[in-house]
Amino acid sequence: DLSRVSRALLSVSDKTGLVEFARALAARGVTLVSTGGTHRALSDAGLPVTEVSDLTGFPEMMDGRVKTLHPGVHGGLLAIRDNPEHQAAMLAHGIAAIDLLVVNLYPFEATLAAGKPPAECIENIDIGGPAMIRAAAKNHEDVAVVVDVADYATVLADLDAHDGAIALATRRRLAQKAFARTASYDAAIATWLAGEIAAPEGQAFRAPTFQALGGTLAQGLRYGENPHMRAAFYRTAGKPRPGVATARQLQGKELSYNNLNDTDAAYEAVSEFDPARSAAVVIVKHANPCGVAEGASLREAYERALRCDPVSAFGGIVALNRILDAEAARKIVEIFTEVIIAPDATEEAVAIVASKKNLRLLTAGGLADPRAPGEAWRTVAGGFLVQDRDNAVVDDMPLKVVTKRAPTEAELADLRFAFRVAKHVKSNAIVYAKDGATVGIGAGQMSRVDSSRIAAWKAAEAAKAAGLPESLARGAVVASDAFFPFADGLLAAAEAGATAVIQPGGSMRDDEVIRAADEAGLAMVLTGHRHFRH
Ligand code: 93A
Repeated sequence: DLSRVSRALLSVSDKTGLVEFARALAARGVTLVSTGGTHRALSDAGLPVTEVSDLTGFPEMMDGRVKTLHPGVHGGLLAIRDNPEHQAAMLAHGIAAIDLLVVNLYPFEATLAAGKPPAECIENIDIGGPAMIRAAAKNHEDVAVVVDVADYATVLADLDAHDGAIALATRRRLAQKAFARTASYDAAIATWLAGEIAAPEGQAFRAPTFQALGGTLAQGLRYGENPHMRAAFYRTAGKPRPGVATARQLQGKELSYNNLNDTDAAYEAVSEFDPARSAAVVIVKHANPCGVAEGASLREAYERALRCDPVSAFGGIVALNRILDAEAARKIVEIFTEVIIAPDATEEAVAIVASKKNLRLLTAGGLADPRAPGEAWRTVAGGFLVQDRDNAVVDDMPLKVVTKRAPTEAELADLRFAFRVAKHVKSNAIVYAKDGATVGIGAGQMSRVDSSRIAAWKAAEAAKAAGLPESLARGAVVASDAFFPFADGLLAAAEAGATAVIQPGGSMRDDEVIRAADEAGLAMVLTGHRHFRH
């Protein structure tokens, strides 16, 4: 895969390090070709260099708008070296092979950032440069492309290491970088233009950055989290995982921004439950589960989920892991619900939901794979934070028993259940569970002990609502999304009646927390995985 680099085309706006790099290339026997300004810089430095017009037979014209856009250049970049037809075409048309392309683009972003007028920004949209970069990157089997001054040294080192050739691995890496560069260059132009064009009255909110990133408008929304904020739902490129992006709305009012956000949270959570093992239901309010349960049927799972926090469930989002059936539908429509989402729905269930005109019914076509990789983004002032989707699943974690007492089989099943739910509760998350149902959820508090107290209080409230004498936390297990920094949160759980605990571990005071668990007679397991969700 190694052939010597014999001809390089250099065409750069940023001339930093150019002369030194070109001199090093010339010293290695590379023939240099370049465009107007680059040619001038090289010949002024006394380097032997030919003009690109020698390859094209055309002068640079139209203020430089047309200098390299010619088969003499693009043929030399795109020809497959071991293809006889391509070779014959080169010979017939006098096209010379270009083995190394060095281009950096007209400074569009810098021109824009400097606040220059539109005409000057437009003049700084490079056409020939990206065309050459893409051609060379496509043909990286035969051609190396450099778009970043920082890679000059790498290329020279590679040439020296490979007897005047550049390794295929390097060419591939450079090609990837080249396409990333032309993509971000065009994204900057598209974002700028979108901002220049005022959104016509009454049209969907266009988020230029998302459009530029390849997002397509899935749905215009009436408004965002609040009525004074415009909003839209964008789909990213590629095959979406089942959920809000694949969902069909069978009936009900138009979905709002908050509906979509909550429905996503609910469906991602319910997708954690294997439908072959059990029916499962997640009820979400304000992006947090307020009731999660498994059951023999969806109806049973729904009733058990509802029992956890019937007050919060009012106006909630209900996600199911199996095909919505009539029995479950009949139960769900008894209270006010905003959205139901399931992989699918039976005809009978659809007819039952139809009795509630406003209730939105979505079918996603399948469940999301909780282990699937993916990206999670959020905006921060002036940028994005990007991370992997949290695809860690408790079933895959080796659980470590750290207390004198090991959990019973039943406790262990509930511990796994509770940790699976805690992953989908905003931090600090504390989840009480019993017999495959949550009985108290503490979410989103700034201190873990507060979440512990809230979860215990919720379990007591749920008991009252159900007319039971004893808190639902009694005899339950408890999950914490992150370690207990102090024993207090754990003691709050023990006091509420929990018998077993699951948490990541890893606190400086683990020993203290374990001792407290032993003293309270709790069984505790550590997952080694944290499920922060902010
Ligand atoms: O105006 S262009 O889009 N037309 C072209 O054919 C073309 N070919 C190279 N700009 C073109 N370039 C760009 O010129 C390169 O990407 C580079 O940024 C710049 C180098 O010009 P010079 O060598 O004259 O300084």
